Formats: sequence, C-alpha cells, structure tokens
Amino acid sequence: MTYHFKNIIVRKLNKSIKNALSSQNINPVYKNILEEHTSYLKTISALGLKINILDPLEDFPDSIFVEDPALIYRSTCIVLNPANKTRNGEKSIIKKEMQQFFDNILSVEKGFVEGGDVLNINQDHFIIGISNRTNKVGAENLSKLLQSLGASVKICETPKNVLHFKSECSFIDDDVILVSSNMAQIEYLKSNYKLIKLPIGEEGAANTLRINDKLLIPYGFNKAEEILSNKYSIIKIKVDEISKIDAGLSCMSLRW
Ligand code: CIR
Repeated sequence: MTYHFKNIIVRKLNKSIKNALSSQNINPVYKNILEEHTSYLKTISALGLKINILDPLEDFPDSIFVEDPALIYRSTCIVLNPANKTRNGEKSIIKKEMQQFFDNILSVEKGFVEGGDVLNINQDHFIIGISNRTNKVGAENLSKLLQSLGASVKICETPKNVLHFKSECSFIDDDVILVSSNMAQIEYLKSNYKLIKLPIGEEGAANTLRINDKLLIPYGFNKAEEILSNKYSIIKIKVDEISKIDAGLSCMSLRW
C-alpha cells in the first residue's frame, strides 16, 4: 500500500534554514521552524514509525526537505537531480547516506527532477509534474528508471504558479487525490481519479501526508478540516513558518 509505512527518514534542522529559498523572499525564523519540525517528528514517532535522522547540512539551506533529492520506490532509492543551484549538491550527500538503508540505488543522470514533483499513487503508479524544478528530460529519465522497476508513469504539467506538483495535491486513499481547485483542472487527474477538491483559499491544505490510518494535515484550514474529518482520522500539524519557504508536510520526509 502506498500509505503503509514502517520507516521514515528526516534530516535534523540546520541553522542556515534562514537562508532557504522562498518565492515570497521571506527569511524564516529558525526557532519557529524548529518548533514545527520538532512537532512533526513527535507526531510521526507517535504513529510508531522507525525514525532515521540524517545529520544537518549547514551548506544547504533547504536540506531538511529530503523529499526533493531522493525518491523511494519499493526496495530501491532513486537519487534525483534538484534544479536549483543551492540544492543540487544535496544529491551526492543523500546518495551516500541512503546506502545504509538501501542496497539498490539508482540515479537520474540527465535533466532535472525534484521529488516534490513526483506523486506515487496506488502503489505502482507515478505522476511526474513538469515544473520550474522538473524538466522534460529529467521527467523522462526518471520515468525510464521507474518503468525498469515495474512501475507505470504519466507525465503531466504542474500549473504555472505552483512550485511543485505536490505543493497542491496529495495521494490520500486508493484512487483518491486531494487537490486544490487549480490542480482539479488537470485533465489526467479529473478523468482517472476520485478528486477531493479544496476551496479557493485553502491551497495550502492540499499538501497532506497519509501515514497508515492517519491523515496529517496542516493547521489553520477550517474547510479542509471539515471535508476531510468526515472520512479520515486527521492529525493537524502547524506548518505556518515552513510554508513561508514554500514547503509542507510531505517535503520533510522520505517514507517506506
Ligand atoms: C525550495 O524552494 O526548494 C524549498 N524552499 C521548498 C521545498 C519544498 N519541497 C517540496 O515541496 N517537496
């Protein structure tokens, strides 16, 4: 099952997070990020997952977002290729780190692709969104690797003003994708999946994290909470400061 996890990888917070990339040009406050990151870890550990904590990387301000330089599919780790100069060096470090968890490690050698643009659904299917961070060559190369491992892949476009494909959608149940109203326009999603559409203004709630029987959602989105709590056992996590640097719940971990 795509949302049944026993293990999780996170990275200890770096002080240099205050220099992280932000589309709003905001320098986040370290103390606030630390609080939010700590409560994320506490919540996940209460769910019984084995937490593996990687060392902080001061040279890479955005390195707590481990979802972007690597992807886990079944027993393989695929090292990706982050587009942004300040993030690209994360890939060679995480490649070494992943050797302690995975025997089979592959790498995307050509083009750019970040994990935030890769949605895994129904176990063996992936949707890769072309975005400012993931180009066609990168998406096609990742697609080849995934297919060689037995997965199927569809390449879509991420809407223009959205950083990553998963910034505004998440896989929450078999055949079910939670989407912002923007993402709900994507023809491939509309015609192949059951979409739970969030109202305009609640885009930030579309990046959730389904872990076993729980659905982690960000605090502060009343309509999303109302819609989702009818069917799911939700846990709310504060990501106010983390969202200032364009990140959300999925970006801060790798799960398997
Ligand atoms: C970045 O711009 O790379 C970070 N500030 C945010 C990364 C968010 N990652 C994700 O959505 N997977």
